[in-house]
Amino acid sequence: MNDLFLRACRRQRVERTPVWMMRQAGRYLPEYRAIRAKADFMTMVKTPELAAEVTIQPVDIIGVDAAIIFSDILVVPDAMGMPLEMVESRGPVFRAPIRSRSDVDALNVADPERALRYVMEAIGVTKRSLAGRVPLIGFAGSPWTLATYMIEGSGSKEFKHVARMMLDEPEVLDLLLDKLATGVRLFLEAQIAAGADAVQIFDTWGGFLTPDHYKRFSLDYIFKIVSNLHRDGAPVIIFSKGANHSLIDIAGVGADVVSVDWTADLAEVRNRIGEKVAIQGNLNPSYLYASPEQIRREVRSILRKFGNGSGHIFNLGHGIFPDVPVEHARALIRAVKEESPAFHG
Ligand code: 1CP
Repeated sequence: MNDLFLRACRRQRVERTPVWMMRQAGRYLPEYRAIRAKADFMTMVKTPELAAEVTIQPVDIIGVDAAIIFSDILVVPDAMGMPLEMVESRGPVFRAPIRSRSDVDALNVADPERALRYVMEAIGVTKRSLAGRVPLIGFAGSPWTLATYMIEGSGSKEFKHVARMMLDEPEVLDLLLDKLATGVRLFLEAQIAAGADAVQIFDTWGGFLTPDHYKRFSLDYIFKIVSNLHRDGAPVIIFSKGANHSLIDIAGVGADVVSVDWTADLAEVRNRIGEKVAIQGNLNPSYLYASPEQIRREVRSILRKFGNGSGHIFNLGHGIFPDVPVEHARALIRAVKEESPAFHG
């Protein structure tokens, strides 16, 4: 029973620093590609046995200290009435994006126990196969990050439609964010009830916003989720990429862990919020293209930055890229396992 990850989330004593990687179940693993060659993405997500299999792959193959359920943040809008298509080489697409108040009104707040039953079933199957080897993380997108995809209709660089709505019709955006906050909270609660040992909120696009708009349109809705969440003891992790300008506010919403990207200095982050929350991060995912020797140096440097004692979960500052050599991912995990006991004397 490896509960290092959960103990670190709670800032309890650990013998070494736990480590997992965002997007760890994915294309950099040949074993993932073998399954993906036979089934499309949504079929994998909606088939509990397949989802469980790829969820556990990084535990078996590279030795991470936590599993994260194989799914996607965009299953929530799908369940609210916007069919999600994963288009090869383009990514997620919604054919009928949200552009007006009537579009928002037409969305249902999904009943996750019904509309997202397949996620809870995948969690059940995964928990049974893991049999306590490592904890399982459930997750959801933040309302803001989900809204960017729902309004743009796909991934975006310019955020043209969402910027227009935010500034010209903020009341419409607020209605959407409010519906999403309720749906996301219910979904996280359902995942915890199904066996998720911790949950992470992915706010990938929080860093698009100015600090003021970040608080107003992203963090306030994350607060709404976290402050009302029946978490049954499960730690809550917030990852707002590019929002290091608001660390103190993020640490104040009531989550247990704040996940930071590589632009933050972990010593500084610990100084500012380490008394309040555990800290997750923060290797630049591009550094995994370098040699295992250099990866180990970077691991040491991050461990030194955080310093002695508990409250650190080693992770990347964002998801692993699909063409990183598996040997390098393994080198990262090995380096954290070998170098970190010195920091927990
Ligand atoms: O073809 C394929 O195999 C699909 C690629 C893929 C995968 C493997 C997508 C499409 N989603 C996923 C799985 C996924 N997505 C997980 C699985 C668990 C794990 O981490 O191992 C998780 C946690 C996510 C979360 C997710 N999806 C985020 C937040 C995290 C992040 O990386 O920022 C976001 C923004 C998405 C949207 C999404 N889904 C898929 C793609 C390619 C994208 C990004 C689209 C874009 O903005 O261009």
